[in-house]
Amino acid sequence: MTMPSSTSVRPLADAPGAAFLRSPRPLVCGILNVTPDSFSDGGRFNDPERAVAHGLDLVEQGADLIDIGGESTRPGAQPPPVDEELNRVVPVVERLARLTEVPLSVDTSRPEVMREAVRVGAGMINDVRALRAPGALAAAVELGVPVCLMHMQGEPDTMQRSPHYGDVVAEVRSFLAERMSAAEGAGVSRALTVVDSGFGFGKTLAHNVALLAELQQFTTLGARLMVGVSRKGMIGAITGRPVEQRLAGSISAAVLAVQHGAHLLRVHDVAATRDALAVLAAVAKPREG
Ligand code: 9MG
Repeated sequence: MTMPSSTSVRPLADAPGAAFLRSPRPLVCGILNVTPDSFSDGGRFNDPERAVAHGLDLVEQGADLIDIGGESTRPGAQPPPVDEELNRVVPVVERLARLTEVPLSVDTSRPEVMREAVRVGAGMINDVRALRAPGALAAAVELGVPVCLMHMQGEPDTMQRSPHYGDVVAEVRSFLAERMSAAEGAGVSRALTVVDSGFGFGKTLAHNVALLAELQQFTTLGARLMVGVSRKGMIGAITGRPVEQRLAGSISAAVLAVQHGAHLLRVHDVAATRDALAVLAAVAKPREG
């Protein structure tokens, strides 16, 4: 039997701050939304104490990384004022950084939030706007932490009105290549770059399915590949399930993503995802006899 090669990944060039990205196994990034209105857990963790407790629970479940965000990017959402985003995110990053060694990522597009979050302990930036906001590229260069560049067509408030592509895979890939060049040209080390095709961000179900089926095409960009499909609308559309019943669909898509080359999975259900990846790794391991 041919073993899927994507469950063990090539080491990245040495880069300070990127040690966790060099893991030979796929990494599980737990989602911590500190927003009143995210699509799955909106409002559950916008009290800092509850957010920190949930972050520690994600650590207990086996998270390799925790992504903390104060802007809901669900379809139709408007960005909060910058002060509000800072107030939501910074205290949670600061407290969690004191309580766990697990790397923390800040999910933001704003340079002010990137700087403050890294100052208090974040070790990665996850930007759904791929450093296109004014000042974001300069902040990423200055901070020198790994950065996830994600594809999104439009902005969250309108992105699902009429997403349109000629060839979704080719267009998303060329956008990510362009953002990688922009980041590298500005001074972000390629070894610190992660890319993400942005499932559900300005995409129909057919676009999302095409991206998942052709995910290998993103592995040749020369960066780690992140995938976020957990509990998303595409899982609901495929399974016919409401958001609170999408675990099995999310796990199936996560395993497929790893088989197709994903290195980082951004998920709500860390323990279940770790179990699924353990089964995949056991099968992928060379066996005797
Ligand atoms: C913040 N956020 C919500 N969904 C996401 C996804 O699929 N990828 C990344 N990188 N960030 C996301």
